[in-house]
Amino acid sequence: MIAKRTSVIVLLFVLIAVVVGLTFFFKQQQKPPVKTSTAPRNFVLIALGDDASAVVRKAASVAPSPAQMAWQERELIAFAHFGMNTFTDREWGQGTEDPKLFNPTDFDARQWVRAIKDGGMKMLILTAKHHDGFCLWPSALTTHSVKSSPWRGGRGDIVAEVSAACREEGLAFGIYLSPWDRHEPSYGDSPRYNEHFRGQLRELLTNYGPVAEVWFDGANGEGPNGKKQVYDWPSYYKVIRELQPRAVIFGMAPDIRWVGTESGYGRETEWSVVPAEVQDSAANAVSSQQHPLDAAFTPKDLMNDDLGSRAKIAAAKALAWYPAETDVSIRPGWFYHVKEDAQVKTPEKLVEIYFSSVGRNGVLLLNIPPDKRGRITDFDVAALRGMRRILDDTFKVDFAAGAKTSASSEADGHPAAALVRGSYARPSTAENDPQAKPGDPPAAAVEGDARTYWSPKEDGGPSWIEFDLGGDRTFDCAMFQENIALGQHVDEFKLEGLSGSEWKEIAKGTTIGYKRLLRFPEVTAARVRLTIAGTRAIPALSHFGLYRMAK
Ligand code: FUL
Repeated sequence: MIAKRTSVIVLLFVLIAVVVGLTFFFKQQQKPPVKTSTAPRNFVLIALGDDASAVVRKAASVAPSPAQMAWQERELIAFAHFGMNTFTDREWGQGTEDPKLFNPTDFDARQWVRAIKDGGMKMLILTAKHHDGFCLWPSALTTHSVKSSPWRGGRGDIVAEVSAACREEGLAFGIYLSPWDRHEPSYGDSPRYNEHFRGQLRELLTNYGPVAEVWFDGANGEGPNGKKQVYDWPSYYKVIRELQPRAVIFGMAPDIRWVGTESGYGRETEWSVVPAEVQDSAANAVSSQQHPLDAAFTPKDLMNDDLGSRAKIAAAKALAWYPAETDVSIRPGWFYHVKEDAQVKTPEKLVEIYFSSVGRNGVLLLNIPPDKRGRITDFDVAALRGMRRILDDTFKVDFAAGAKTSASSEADGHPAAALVRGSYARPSTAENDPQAKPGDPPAAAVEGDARTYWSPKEDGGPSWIEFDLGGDRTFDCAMFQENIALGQHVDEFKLEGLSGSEWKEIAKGTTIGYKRLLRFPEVTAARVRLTIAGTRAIPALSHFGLYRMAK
């Protein structure tokens, strides 16, 4: 009897344990696989007592914000310079142009967007207003706009049509709004013009759906009244943060920096973490905000060859994630000029530029200026298609996909095999959400552990990974990626191939960052080895690929 009761009690306990266990298990399963956090990790203050190695550790801890990550993963984005200059055949207008000159004969925003999409680009940034002050939307704040032009009887809106076409085709949309305005009479009367400019920003950021990037150049010329305009940048950022919290701000702003040239070529050593200028008094006050640098942003020399080396960061008061955007035009000019039809860059040149921008830890912003009809010409369309075909054909076959891997060591859960899953376009984690409405909160930050990557164990010293390609393979191109959700770490790497019994150097370099692309003379090897010879913290690589350049 007692034995029977005992076994019933035991059975009951087992049952309870199973139920509790199962509930716990299912709860765990339901947990979102991605840990989220909203604290900014793209900025760190350097303390007075931090020595050189502490500064390097801090630099390695800085990571992109969700908006910066979404921007980086787009890789290739488009610019469309279109406006009064298209009709006057100039690069910079004077502000005195007659709005009647603006009259595209066959404007077709969908044609732009399709050409850009065919080129593999993920966003289109439109010059809503260039330095001449002519607005491509019917701003309520000036008559110097499409509404005074003959186009569509003054009832047209280029910004509306381009943003709608982008949404329909799944492209992100961005705006260029020149603060320098050679037409606006209040320009030079600083408080009045700042209010005017904020008002224009409000129109553009409220009426045209999600805006993923706001592009500010620093041009600051004469006012028509001879007075000098003092731009109130922090107040502009405030409007953007409030109305489009997912947008990044380029240029005269702390989110995305100009790479420093308009040639299309980034630096061989390109750090996304660079010193940030903060005023001492401001530093502590700003450190807890979502956008720590908005109040204290100070532009500095971005053309220097070295922005983020150990020597550069050693003297910094703060460090920020401030990645490079590489802007270049498909033609010599930014605006369309018929005489440049024969000077459209060739597909091969565009591919070289892609390798030297995206392949050097940057985002390529390629300008494709529509013509007087309001269409992208066949010359440009063909060049874009040609570029895309070469890139697609090159990266279609990855000779390292499925390779047998071995490594100096593997951290728990981060095996070398994670590097060769075969796909070069990783699924985006913080992709622009075309459904997002203006005012939606920023996408949640993605913790680095949610991605697959290889990391060695924390044992110091050089680390390496070896790839057994399963037989001789011939290749002339390599791609490496760091999991930048954990920061940018690698500062020296070497790629070698085993030919016979001898390891031979194929290529070497410094930074990797989001993406590093290398081209080298053809190599045939059955095994290759990547050595991380220098790093600021434990490396975390998310992709390794070997390819053969398509012709
Ligand atoms: C510069 C402008 O002055 C050029 O006209 C062009 O728009 C280029 C992209 O930015 O600052």
